Amino acid sequence: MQRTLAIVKPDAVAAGHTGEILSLIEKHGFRILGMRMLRLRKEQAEGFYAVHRGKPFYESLVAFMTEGPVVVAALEAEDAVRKWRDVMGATNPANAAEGTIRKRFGSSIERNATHGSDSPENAAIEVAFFFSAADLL
Ligand code: FUP
Repeated sequence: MQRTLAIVKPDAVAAGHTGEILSLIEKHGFRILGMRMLRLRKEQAEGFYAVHRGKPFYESLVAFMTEGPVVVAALEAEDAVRKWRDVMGATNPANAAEGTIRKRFGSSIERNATHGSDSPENAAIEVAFFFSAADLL
């Protein structure tokens, strides 16, 4: 079994897509180990996306991720990292496959509805960013 971190981003929460995205998570067989809604503080968003610091889109990405509430969820499944990225689709909704979350709910490469960890190693770091071990059921 593998874990991954999912985030329903501010655009998708504001548009009322949280329930449908959580429903897709369950339909695809992920177990939700922990979940909460929060509004990221600037320092949290900067820390979460620290790998992108200095890139041209970084400041705008941090502003977007702090503009409203997000829902963070720790998911478990076999091959969870790859599987969740498949359900989300490509980073840029314009390139995402039909039926994927980013194709359906994303509106630009920045406002792309959801986040998913890109490796099991980063998943462990990202899950720990939002949840302590005791939070995960
Ligand atoms: P992903 O792993 O699919 O979330 O994509 P990346 O780690 O490459 O990028 C993280 C986030 O940065 C994306 F979800 C959206 C944002 N981004 C931009 O806004 N512009 C870009 O050119 C690339 C990424």
